[in-house]
Amino acid sequence: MATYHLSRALTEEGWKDDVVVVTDGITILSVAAGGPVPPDALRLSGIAIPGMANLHSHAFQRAMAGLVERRGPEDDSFWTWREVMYRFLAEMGPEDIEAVAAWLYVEMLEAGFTCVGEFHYLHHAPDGTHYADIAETGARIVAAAETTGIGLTLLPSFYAHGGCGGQPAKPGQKRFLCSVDDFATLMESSARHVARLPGGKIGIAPHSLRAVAPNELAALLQAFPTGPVHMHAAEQTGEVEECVAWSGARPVQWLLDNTPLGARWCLIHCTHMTDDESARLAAAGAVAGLCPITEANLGDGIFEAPRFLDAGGRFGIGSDSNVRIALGEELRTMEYGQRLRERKRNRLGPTGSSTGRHIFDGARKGGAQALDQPTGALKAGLRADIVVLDAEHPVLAGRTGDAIIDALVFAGGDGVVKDVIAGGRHVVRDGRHVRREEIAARYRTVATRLANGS
Ligand code: NGQ
Ligand code: ZN
Repeated sequence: MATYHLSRALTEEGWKDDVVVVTDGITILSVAAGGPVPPDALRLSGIAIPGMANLHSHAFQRAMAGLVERRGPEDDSFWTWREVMYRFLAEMGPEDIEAVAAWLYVEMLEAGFTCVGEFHYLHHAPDGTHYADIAETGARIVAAAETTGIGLTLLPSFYAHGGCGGQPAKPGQKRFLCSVDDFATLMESSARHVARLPGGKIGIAPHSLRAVAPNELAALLQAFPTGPVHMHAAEQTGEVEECVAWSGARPVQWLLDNTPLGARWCLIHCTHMTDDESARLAAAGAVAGLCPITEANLGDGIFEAPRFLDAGGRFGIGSDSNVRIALGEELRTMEYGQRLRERKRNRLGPTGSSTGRHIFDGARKGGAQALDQPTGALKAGLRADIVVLDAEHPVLAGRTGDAIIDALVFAGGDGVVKDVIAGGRHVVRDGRHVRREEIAARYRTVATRLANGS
């Protein structure tokens, strides 16, 4: 049981002063504004907002951030980046994966992300043999979440092929591969690990139509009839062309036509959709998992957000390649893509209201849906995921109401975040994760070794 006094907070009834939040240690029991402050309440001075779900991460990729930013002999692309990424992951063992994930989750928490969806496909040893526990590396992700306190939805990924329609996998992909039967064992063991975490959730992640054949996708959906389903779709034009050449349909179109795509689904990227695909995906109630910083970094293209949002489409944000961990910047990049393409301002959100608030609200709802996590609002029954911004920070000076969110999204950096409570654990104090030093030290050793290529 813990009680917090928030001097100002974004509640479901809007911005309120003097908000008392009572929790059972994990979940919010009540939120009340303007009443008496219990003497045992922990006073969090500042501006409290709900924690944000980060719906798409490949944790191990954090360790290669910044190492793939020099021009090669041919045009650099997503596909050349992927080659480097495959060489990089070949050097990582389970302990490395845990060290990198723990540091990544520290950074996420310090940025205001209180839950993460880990789309996890680095399952096996470098030569492709299974570890004694087939879910060994998933257990390392769980351990990193436990150490840091971030809420976890583990999404073990099914990966079997190196191209649409069941093409053979490439040598660089052998650490990812499972048969449908192996995958069932992997899920069983992963679920046991996840059960250790308070509020831990699990879903399935058929990697993409490049990696999963239709009969396998059908078998997975039958074997796992509930819980989140995450899948990459239509990120690169090359991928769309490959899918059309194979099936006659574009990736999102194929999924709409051939699967029960609905509210348990989260399609990652959806960068390249037609008007029709966009309208149908919106109507299906699935979440578009946007990863704006990564999509910019990898040269994917710009998601047509106004069209999808106008059709009632749901979206959330993820940090995907984890090249940079920054909450405001993800939301800002989503809006700035639209501005750059259309050469106009304030593209997302209704007339007269805050653009930042609109994107923030969409992302917290869609993120919670995609991860099947009760999060994204300061509300009884949800996880106690609370982010407190530093009201004394100059960037917030004179900002009230939704202008606070606009300052966070457009003008601030993550230095604005002061305290973070994730699932009732007070893990960030004064802008720093409580175990930052030891986790950073372990990460530095691993990242240094990996950067030196051994
Ligand atoms: C991934 N990342 O699974 O890490 C992918 C690259 C692929 C992004 N799509 C591999 N951004 O899609 O084949
Ligand atoms: Zn991804």
